[in-house]
This record gives sequence, structure tokens and C-alpha cells, in this order.
Amino acid sequence: MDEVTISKAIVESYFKELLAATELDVAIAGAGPSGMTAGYYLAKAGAKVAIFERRLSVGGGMWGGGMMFNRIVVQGEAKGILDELGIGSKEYQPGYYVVDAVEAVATMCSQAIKAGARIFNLISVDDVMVREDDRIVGLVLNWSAVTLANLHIDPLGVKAKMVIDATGHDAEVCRIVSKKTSTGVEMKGEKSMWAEVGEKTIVENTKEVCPGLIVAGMAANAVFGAPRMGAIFGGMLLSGKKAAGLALKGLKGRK
Ligand code: 48F
Repeated sequence: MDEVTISKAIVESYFKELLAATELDVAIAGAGPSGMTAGYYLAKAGAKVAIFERRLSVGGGMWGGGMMFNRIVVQGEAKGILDELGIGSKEYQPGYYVVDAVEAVATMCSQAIKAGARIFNLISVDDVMVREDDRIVGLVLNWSAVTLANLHIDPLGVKAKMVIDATGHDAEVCRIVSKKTSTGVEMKGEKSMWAEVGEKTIVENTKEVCPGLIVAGMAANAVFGAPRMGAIFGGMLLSGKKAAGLALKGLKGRK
């Protein structure tokens, strides 16, 4: 294979996927644990779903476990998701499991892709598209390199019937929506660490915050003013699964 053939293979196959992602059932911002779990369940249910991740690597805050000790804790309520994805776990004490963070990210990513979710790394969500009825109808994207280099280059937009904000602590999509639209979304801001409360509220706070926009993972607690929880991840997985269910319901409502 010569260099031109290699170049053509890359350009053709990448842009075919990107073109297909310009009209989606569900667009997810952020490929952390909540975004990838949502992507997996949506793809498994047959939705056309893409995840846009700003960084080179997927996995968000999960790779490093707690303080760079690459283990995470998952509670019993989310053990079924670990088992379904094929992520190994060891019971530490009744109801709490220890998981290798690297295995968790790698397996979750692989399962989401195998289920049919498309993951685009190195692409940042810059803005949303909104219509008269205050419905969020898509994401505005730019290459992360453009943002990092602070270049003034206009972005592109992709349409989606439902959008999920899974951007973590900064809840970037909801923050933009709260500032730039009249949807009524408000950012209360994340509170200091309280694992037990944070884990419970994160699932409750996983909601459709305005028509077409669902918030999941740590972003959900950031929007609704609930605590952070540290390296316990059951809530992230359950939140991602709940977000997928809400998005599927939203899709049905729009058919
Ligand atoms: O931060 P992140 O892992 O969010 P999460 O799924 O999980 C939170 C936990 O990792 C941890 C925690 C556990 O107790 O609190 O922090 O809620 O993943 C968010 C991903 O979104 C990407 C970011 O690089 C990360 O990989 N991201 C953030 N903003 C953007 C983005 C953006 N504007 N465009 C694209 N990706």
C-alpha cells in the first residue's frame, strides 16, 4: 500500500462516518463514563448515536481512579452494568466492588463502539443549535485544536433529535444553554464532596432539562447544585443508563 492509498483510506472512511453523524438520533457531548454508558445503551437499542469528545483519550475522569491510584469503587446497584459490559470487579465489602479503572474505560469504550455508537475524539462541543420553541436541535462542533490554538474559525453544526450533556463537572452544554438561550436552564453549581448524597442525587438529577437536552453524570449534579462524590462510579453508570432511557423516550415522542 503506498502513501496515497493510506491517506485515501483514512480520509474516505473518516469523512463517511462524520457525514453520517451530521443527522443523528442522539448526540452526546463527552466520552466519560456517563457518556459512554449512555452511548452503549442507545446503540444497543438501535438509535443512531455519536459521542463527541474534546480530548485525545476517552474515559474522562475514570482512568486515574482516586488520586492517580487507578482503582474505582462501584456499588452493588450498578454491578449489573459492569457484568453486562464484561468489566471485572472484586467485592471489597458487601455491596461495594473494586474495579480496575483502566479495564473499565477500555472495556466500556469497546462495548459502546461494538454496539454501534460512533466516538469522535478531538472534537469539542462549542455551542448548541436552538429553535423558536426553545428546543435544542443539535450541537455545534469544532476541532479541539482550533479551540486550543485560540483560532477564530467558525464551527460546524450537527442535528440531533436528542442531545445529552455528559461533559462532567463543568456541565459545558448546560452552561452554554443557560447563558445563551431562553430555555430557562439554570446552573446551580456543584457542591463539595459528600459521596452518599452525590451518588443518590446524580441519578435523580439525570433529567431532560429543556426540550431536547438531557443532562447526565457529574454534569447533572453541577446543574442542580448537588455534591461531588470522588472515585465511586456506580452513579455515573446508572445515570448514563437512565439518560439513554430518557433519550429513547424522547425519540419515540418525536416519531
Ligand atoms: O468528567 P467525566 O469523566 O464526566 P462523567 O461521565 O464522570 C465523572 C467522573 O469521571 C468523575 C467523578 C466520579 O465521582 O466525579 O469526575 O460525568 O467526562 C466528561 C468528558 O467530557 C469531555 C471531557 O474531556 C471528558 O472526557 N468534555 C468536556 N467538555 C467537553 C467535552 C466539550 N465541550 N466538548 C467535548 N467534550
